[in-house]
Amino acid sequence: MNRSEMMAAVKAEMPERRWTHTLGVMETSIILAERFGGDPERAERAAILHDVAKYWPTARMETMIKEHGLPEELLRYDKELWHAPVGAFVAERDYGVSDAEILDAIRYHTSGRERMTLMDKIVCLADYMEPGRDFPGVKHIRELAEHSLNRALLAGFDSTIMYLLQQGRRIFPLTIAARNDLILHLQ
Ligand code: DGI
Ligand code: FE
Ligand code: FE
Ligand code: FE
Repeated sequence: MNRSEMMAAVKAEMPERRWTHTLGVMETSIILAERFGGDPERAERAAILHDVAKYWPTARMETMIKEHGLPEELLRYDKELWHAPVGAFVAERDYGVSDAEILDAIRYHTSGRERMTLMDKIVCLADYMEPGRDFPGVKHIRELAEHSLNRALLAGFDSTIMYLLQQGRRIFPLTIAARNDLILHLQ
């Protein structure tokens, strides 16, 4: 599927405001890829698709996780996490994406993971700091992102983890692993 067909199909899967967010993640992924030596075209491709499953009914995502061998551990954590691995599956099956790095960037854009690739980091950080985002700390994340992909992403995970702690919610282990690993590799 070419870029504009993909954009039209993804747009049809979501409300207007989420499509605006997606456009912001696309634009920010390109900027971050250019800044940090990534591949802007492939990062943008991942950004187009990253939230493709965001508005799927929970039951549909749950069925897909069970039927297609996606990690069932996810079902014991926040539903907000599910659209990422489901999105990667849909990107491959329905959008014909075969680039493993693009699929991983979609798969891990919410949770993060240990040893994130450059593309994982770009898409995850773009998701945190695209121009439409407004949450406490987003300005600091954008400032850090002027110079350090790792420090900015770490600040993003910190803010998510603090938010989940405040809410008394469970934290998916990959998010903890992603944060620990970023700290270990801060130069
Ligand atoms: O899909 P978006 O809204 O653009 O952003 P996202 O895919 O990063 O989803 C973020 C939401 O996921 C945010 O509201 C926090 C929630 N969430 C719930 N449990 C976890 C989690 N996020 C992470 N990173 N780790 C969790 O364990
Ligand atoms: Fe998302
Ligand atoms: Fe995110
Ligand atoms: Fe998003």
